[in-house]
Amino acid sequence: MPLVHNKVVTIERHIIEQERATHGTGDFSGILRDLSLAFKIIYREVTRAGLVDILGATERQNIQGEIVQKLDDFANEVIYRAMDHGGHLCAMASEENEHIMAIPDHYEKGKYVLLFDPLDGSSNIDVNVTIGTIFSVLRRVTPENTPGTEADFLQPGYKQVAAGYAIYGSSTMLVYTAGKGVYGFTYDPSVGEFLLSHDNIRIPDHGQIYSVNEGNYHKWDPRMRRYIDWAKQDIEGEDKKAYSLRYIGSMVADVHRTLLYGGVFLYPADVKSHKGKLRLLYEANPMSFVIEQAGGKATTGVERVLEVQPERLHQRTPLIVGSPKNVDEVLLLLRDVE
Ligand code: P6P
Repeated sequence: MPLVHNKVVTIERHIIEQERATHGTGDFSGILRDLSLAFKIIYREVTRAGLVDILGATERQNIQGEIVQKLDDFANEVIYRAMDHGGHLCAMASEENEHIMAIPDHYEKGKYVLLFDPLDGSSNIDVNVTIGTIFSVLRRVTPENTPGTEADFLQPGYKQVAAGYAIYGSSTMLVYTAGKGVYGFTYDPSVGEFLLSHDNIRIPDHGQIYSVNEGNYHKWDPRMRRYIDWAKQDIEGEDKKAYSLRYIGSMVADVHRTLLYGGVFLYPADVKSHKGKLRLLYEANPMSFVIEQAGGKATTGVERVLEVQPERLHQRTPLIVGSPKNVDEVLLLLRDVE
């Protein structure tokens, strides 16, 4: 996939061009513009986290029972404040909040809802490992001009109108899809803009990398263990080389590498976490939408992730996502019971 060098295209201009091409209402460009402002503010804090008293944890636990990092809290607040007054949303939902977040009464209620994981991988913050923000946009299903309800969020992933992530790494990028391909923008702090750097990203058809926390190996279903054993083997007769294991422990980083280099990222269910660890609505669904739009596949191991009918805001799902041929290799071994 060619990097873009000759044009200087900001994300705002890109979205407007996309909206024109799809006769969009301009709502989505407003949402992404406001989101990109939030990402710039989070970027600033993430890059100087070691210098100000924003490292470390709060005394609070979130709905997941995880200790809330100070930067988690900050990112959560920044996104809510950036998005609550634009008139595009009727409610929001965050990994950090047990219930949906209402739009203040004095602001107009819009046609969409926003779901987000404000700082995914936040346990890595204090050791300077890449982290990210994940977002998903759905069109509301409840009557217009009323406050959003949980029903607006409990929609299968194929209903998403847009999704993507910000990744705060060696450079900061914003990667999104609105259902017409996947586009990557690299943040240039000297001009304060996200500039188009990865035009129409396509995932490689196959890759040599598998990405999973092998520390859970003995808790997996035997068929998942069989896939992992197979992935690590050189098999002469099948012209198969051993795959490499790459695991950062930050979903945005692991999936972003999978998107660009190919391969497969897995967070399977296990005997302790029967539905796996990752959350369906604001982790698996948005990342699956991006990967599918780039030509990849995303499955729970049983069904297409984007077809799962959600029942609860914070429900979890097993996730196998990546290059189509790599995901098919996993599914073959999961289904092939000897
Ligand atoms: P484990 C981070 O906490 C996260 O939610 C994802 O970003 C990441 O993929 C996963 O958990 C890592 O979990 O159990 O391997 O540490």
